[in-house]
Amino acid sequence: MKLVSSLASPFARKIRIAAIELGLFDRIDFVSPVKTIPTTENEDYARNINPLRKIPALILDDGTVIIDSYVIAEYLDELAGGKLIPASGLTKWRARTDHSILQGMLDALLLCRYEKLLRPGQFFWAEWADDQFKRAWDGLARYEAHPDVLTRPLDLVQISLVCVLGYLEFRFPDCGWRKTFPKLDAFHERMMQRDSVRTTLPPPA
Ligand SMILES: N[C@@H](CCC(=O)N[C@@H](CS)C(=O)NCC(=O)O)C(=O)O
Repeated sequence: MKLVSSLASPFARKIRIAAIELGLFDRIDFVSPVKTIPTTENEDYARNINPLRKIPALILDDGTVIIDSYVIAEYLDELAGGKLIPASGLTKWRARTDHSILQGMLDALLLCRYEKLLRPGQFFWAEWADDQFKRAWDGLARYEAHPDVLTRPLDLVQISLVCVLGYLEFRFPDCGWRKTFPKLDAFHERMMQRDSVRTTLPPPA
């Protein structure tokens, strides 16, 4: 199978970490990045892989395309016998909810970055960008206040959280999250002891 991704994408990093932890990394061919940037046309990718023009996308050997990092992670987890996502019951729905929040935090950070990076300066809407950033920040406060999520055995929620923190380090290095959220800082340091987390850090900005 092939993963269309980029080294800078926090969503793709989640899949790379999960694949390593699940022992599936060698079964995946990591395909060189396609340009998926808002306002940049990419007809081939839109027509053949994802009309939303987002990465990552997993392409199975029979051509089946699996879209969205959560769905890809769920597919890989099932392939490996279900190690990172609880199979049923309330723990499953709590994990899915946490994952939706973390996914939304990454979406908000990306929107914030696109606003700063791509929108022509005269149209820049500071309140909107700040509001997106605040959503992610309030999400961090939620996990700082729920240390049970940070200390349980490794799961996809923790992998997603470390990808949010890594993205903050990468794109918002001066935001001060480590000082404001010391439990998350300690969690990040613990997670960095894993090869899967250390070896998938984004390249220097
Ligand atoms: N919900 C998607 C989000 C993926 C996503 O936003 N990827 C970014 C790269 S990090 C992207 O492709 N952005 C291009 C765009 O929005 O046009 C997932 O979890 O896979």
